[in-house]
Amino acid sequence: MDQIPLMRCPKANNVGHAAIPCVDLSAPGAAAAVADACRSVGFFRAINHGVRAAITDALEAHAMAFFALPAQDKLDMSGAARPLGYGSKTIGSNGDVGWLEYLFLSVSSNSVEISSLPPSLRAALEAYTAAVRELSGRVLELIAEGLGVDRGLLRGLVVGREEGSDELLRVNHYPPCPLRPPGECGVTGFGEHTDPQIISVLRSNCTAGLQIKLRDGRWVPVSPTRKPSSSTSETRCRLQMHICMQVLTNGRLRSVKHRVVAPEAGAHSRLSVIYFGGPAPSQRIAPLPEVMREGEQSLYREFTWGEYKRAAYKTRLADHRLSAFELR
Ligand code: GA4
Repeated sequence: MDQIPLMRCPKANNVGHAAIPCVDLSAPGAAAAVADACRSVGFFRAINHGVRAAITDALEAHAMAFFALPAQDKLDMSGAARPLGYGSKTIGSNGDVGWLEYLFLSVSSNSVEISSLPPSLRAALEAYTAAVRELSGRVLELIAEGLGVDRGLLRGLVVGREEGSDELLRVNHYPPCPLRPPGECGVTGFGEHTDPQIISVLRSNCTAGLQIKLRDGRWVPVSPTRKPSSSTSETRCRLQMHICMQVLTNGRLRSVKHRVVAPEAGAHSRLSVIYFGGPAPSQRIAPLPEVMREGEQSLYREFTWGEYKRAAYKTRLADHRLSAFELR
């Protein structure tokens, strides 16, 4: 516990709900709304996203059953996270720690890589990945449309490539933390960071804990949404998207900083599942000519996704990972 930094909670200006856009993905104005949300916050809740509740419920139930197993069984089934596998309290390999345990998997090739997971969990992960991959593709099309570029341009970087894209799935379990820090502090579940991929789709079990940093510097909690009384074809919880296309859009869409505070003693465990959609390792990353104005200078030097990822894995969570690639 001594190694897990106590996290300072945001002050009283609890504007979370108002500040975080909610986009109806089935509405006629969805492309403009998604692009607006990406420009202003870099994060939005999505409704009418088409991921069925049965799929998310099954994954949640099987993941909870997995995390309830003895630690040694979890390690035997998935191997210790290096970085993929089962991890507990350590994040990455550069000293970051948090009050959580997790499964971190590569899901690029249509099947979940870790073959010794319980078959029911594996099937639930595969079904969820297929649904969220499809959703990510649709959202990337909407963003492209909202940016006024070819509809398939962004989708093609992540979904349905011949040379495999780099898709990851992370299932994070935050049990209630027995430590009660003084004042308005919580315990760090997952420390402040930005996601490096192109798109992240997050689903949580309707528990609090996630916070995002607005452009004006305020940290705001992403309040959990209530479950509707009747179960519909949608997930009961809304899905949330992080959009990380800073370089492709030459700074127009910026990755949002976010972090998770662990649940307090007596509260429910938080379970979140994050799909990270990244391009193929050889994909060249540079501002898309289609988004640049005439005479606009690139803010970044060109790199490949593989190069960036190798550099990212040498950093700490809170580091500004793009600085090595910035031109000014
Ligand atoms: C942050 C975003 C994603 O959770 C992640 C993380 C990754 C990991 O957990 O292995 C990293 C972190 C993340 C960036 C810096 C390195 C690598 C932990 C860490 C300290 C899965 C990702 O892609 O980058």
